[in-house]
Amino acid sequence: MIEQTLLLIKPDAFKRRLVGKIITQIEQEGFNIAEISLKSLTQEEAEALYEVHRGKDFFEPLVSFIREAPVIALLLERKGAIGHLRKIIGKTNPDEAAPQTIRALYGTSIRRNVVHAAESREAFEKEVRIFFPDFKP
Ligand code: 3AN
Repeated sequence: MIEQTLLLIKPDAFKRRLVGKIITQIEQEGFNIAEISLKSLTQEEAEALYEVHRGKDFFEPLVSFIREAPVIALLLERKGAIGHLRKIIGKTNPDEAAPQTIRALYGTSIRRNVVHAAESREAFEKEVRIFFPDFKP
C-alpha cells in the first residue's frame, strides 16, 4: 500500500551542503516527493517537534540545534514508506547505524545526525502539520 511519511533534513546537513546527496539517495530508494518545504523553526515549533523529549537532559540542546539553520521537510510517498525510510536513515547514533544508511554516511554525533524520519503513523500526522499546515490525510 502506498503510504506517506515525513523526512526532515536537519541544519547540520543544510550547512554542510549535503541536501542534494540526501535527496538523491531518497529518490534512488523509490520515494516520490509529494511536497517540499524550507523552514526556519520558531522556538515553539521546535519544542512541539521534540515534545516527547521534554524534560530529558538533551532536550534544550536539541531544540537549539534544530534552530541553527533551516530545516528541509519532504513529504514522501512509497509502498511501506514509514518503515522503509526509517530503515534507510539508520539508527539514531551514527556509530550504530548500518553501513550505507544516511546517518552512517553523513552523521557526526547522536544529535548532529543529519535527518529525522517519522517513526509511526501517529508521529507522522503530528509532525507533518508543523511543516505543511494545510496537509489533509
Ligand atoms: P530518531 O530521530 O532516531 O527517531 P529519537 O526520536 O529518539 O530518535 O530522538 C530524536 C532526536 O533527539 C535524535 N534525532 C537525536 O538528535 C536526539 N537525541 C536522542 N537521544 C539523544 C541523546 N541521548 N543525546 C543527544 N541527543 C539525542
